[in-house]
Amino acid sequence: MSKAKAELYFVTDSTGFTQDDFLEVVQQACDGGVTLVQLREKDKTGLEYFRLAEEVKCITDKYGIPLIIDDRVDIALAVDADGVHVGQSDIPVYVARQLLGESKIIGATAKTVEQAILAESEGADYLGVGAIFPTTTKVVTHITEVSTLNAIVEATSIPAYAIGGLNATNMHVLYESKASGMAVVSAIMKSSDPRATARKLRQLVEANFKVCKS
Ligand code: TZP
Ligand code: MG
Repeated sequence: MSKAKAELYFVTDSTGFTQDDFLEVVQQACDGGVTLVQLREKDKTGLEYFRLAEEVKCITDKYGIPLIIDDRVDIALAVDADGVHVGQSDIPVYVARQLLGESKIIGATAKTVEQAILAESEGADYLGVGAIFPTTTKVVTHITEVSTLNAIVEATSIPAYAIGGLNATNMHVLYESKASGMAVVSAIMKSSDPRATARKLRQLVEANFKVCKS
């Protein structure tokens, strides 16, 4: 397998932000060097989600960074996002694939080897694996050991991104893992300097992850 660059995947959470402040964080994160952005909204109406996705797409397009929409294939299609991320309670990966076609990115949450193999067989392009650490972000999840992450990487041929409670202080637990990158919400959303934090995390990810698939 060829050597690939590790990804720094920024998953957003607009809770508690004004729209302007939220978009400023997204802009700074992109400027700091995140390599993927996922717009993740749990409480917005379809209209609110769509309008926000349009705004975020303007930013990610400016930086040439792929935009993934969490849960909602319709919103992803409506704003011509680069793809969608589906969890175990969302529509199945194979249905998302039917709706989005071959050219879009489909990510899937996997907490077990079985879920990961199924997601890949149904057409997922990448896996989100976690929570590696306890998280304060609104999510129904449980801890996934780094050993499970490694087993998932061994059992599949698509990239796996670790997620859950990760930040500059604890991300070293992934340095010997086989993850293709790291996904963060609060490390950037709650940073007092999102640009600098994104820059630092990107440097650490690129310098320390031993990626062999992308
Ligand atoms: N899936 C597993 S943990 C998580 C998701 C969406 C939230 C991660 O957020 P944070 O703030 O980086 O812990
Ligand atoms: Mg979901």
